[in-house]
Amino acid sequence: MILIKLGGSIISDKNKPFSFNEGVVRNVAAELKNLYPEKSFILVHGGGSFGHPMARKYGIRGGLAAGETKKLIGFSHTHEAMLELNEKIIDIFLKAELPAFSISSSSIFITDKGNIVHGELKVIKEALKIGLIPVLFGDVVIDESKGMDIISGDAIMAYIANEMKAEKAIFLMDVDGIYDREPGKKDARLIDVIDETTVIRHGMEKIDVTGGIKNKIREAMKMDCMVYFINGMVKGNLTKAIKGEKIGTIKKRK
Ligand code: IP8
Repeated sequence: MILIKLGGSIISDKNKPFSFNEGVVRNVAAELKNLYPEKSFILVHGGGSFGHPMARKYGIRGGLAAGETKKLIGFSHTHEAMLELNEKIIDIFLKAELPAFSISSSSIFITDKGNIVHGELKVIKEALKIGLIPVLFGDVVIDESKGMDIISGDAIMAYIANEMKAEKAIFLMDVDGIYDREPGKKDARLIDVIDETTVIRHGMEKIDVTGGIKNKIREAMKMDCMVYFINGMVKGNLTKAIKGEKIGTIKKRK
């Protein structure tokens, strides 16, 4: 099984609320169409300009204090925004005759202080067995200590990669891989292979409530499998990573 994360920055314009990059998702579906069902896939997508602005608006990461009933409404609104994005993605896959199947992360995961402490993976495993392509997403989550929180698609990737022994994990991003400082900055250098010793000088990202690139790298380091960070806006890159060609940045299998 190959795990693929559709980064929020490729499926939507993070600066335009509720914007959807249909063309990028169509290209991903077209590439997977050539490889399915010989290969099996689990997809995870990020929040983009659907989840992050809503999570920020309602202060979901701050947890739930006693009597904050309004925040419960915000919790559900944020989930609904993610469902809206998820439906757009699923529709494109179904049109390409790929059996993408939506699984809400908030229905199967529980966190404690932001870490996943429970993941109900049986449905995903059985869905894979019958040939479905499960599609999960960064979502709101019930947290045992905080009451509520946000679970990032990257944390879901790491959890599933290890629990289900993924063959490889691929992160589709809007840049060519991991850079040693903000891509586009003078002297920014694309890193071929990252490991625990790699030093990355990235500033904080304003849009993401889940910590952006640093969180992505932290989660990737937990994974036992080979991890690829590639530019998902360039047609053909995903196929290259699936076939094991040299592309983007990699993290080797532990
Ligand atoms: O974009 C965040 O998921 P991510 C999901 O994978 C929400 O970090 C609801 C903000």
